[in-house]
Amino acid sequence: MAALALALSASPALAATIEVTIDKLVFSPSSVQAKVGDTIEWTNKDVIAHTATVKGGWDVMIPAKSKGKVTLKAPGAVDYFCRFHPNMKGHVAVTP
Ligand SMILES: [Cu+2]
Repeated sequence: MAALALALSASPALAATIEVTIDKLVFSPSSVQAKVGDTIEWTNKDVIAHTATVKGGWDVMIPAKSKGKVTLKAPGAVDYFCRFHPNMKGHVAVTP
C-alpha cells in the first residue's frame, strides 16, 4: 500500500481530487491549489443547499447533506461563491 501511494504521488499526470467541506456556510479550506484535470469535490454538511459558482464559468449545485464536484479544465485563479449566500466565497488556483 505504501509503494502504491509513492507511485501515485510520483506521477504528475495523475488527476487528483481535492476535497472541500462546507460547514455552517463556510468553504473549508477556503483556498485550494489544483492542476488542470483535477477534480474539486465539495461535501456539504449543512441542511441547506449551496452552490460553487464562478462568474462566466462553472456552476455546481451542492444539495443539502450531499456532494458536488467539478473537473478543472483551464488554468488560472478563480474566485467562486455560493449563489444563495453571496458571503460564502472560495478560491482555486489552477496550474497547468
Ligand atoms: Cu450557500
